[in-house]
Amino acid sequence: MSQTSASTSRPVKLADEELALELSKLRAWKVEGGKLHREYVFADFVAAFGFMASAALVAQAMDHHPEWANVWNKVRVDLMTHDAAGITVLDVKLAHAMEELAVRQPLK
Ligand code: H2B
Repeated sequence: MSQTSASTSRPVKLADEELALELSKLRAWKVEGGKLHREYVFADFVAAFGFMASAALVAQAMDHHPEWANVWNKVRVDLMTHDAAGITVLDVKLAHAMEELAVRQPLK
């Protein structure tokens, strides 16, 4: 998990084999449209928004921000690193952080 480019220290796009390995540890996630994707279904809007509020703080601390959409109890998440034009270790880290935060909210 040290995939950074030497010149900028920004993460680089994961190789296919690396991505496959990381996906095997993120069971509910898949690659969709070149982005790490998951849809969460919570008990209700308050749980969904509570998840988003807590995840937003983690994302800001990482300076790495999700593409996401909320409809009542559902949150669709797409993670990619725009600077690297693909999925990097930052997306994997944010996905794992989201997994930890999601289980603190009532799930449907
Ligand atoms: N978030 C995501 N998902 N990808 C990025 O490349 C990215 C980001 N870049 N958040 C960050 C902000 C960059 O624009 C700032 C300047 O650090």
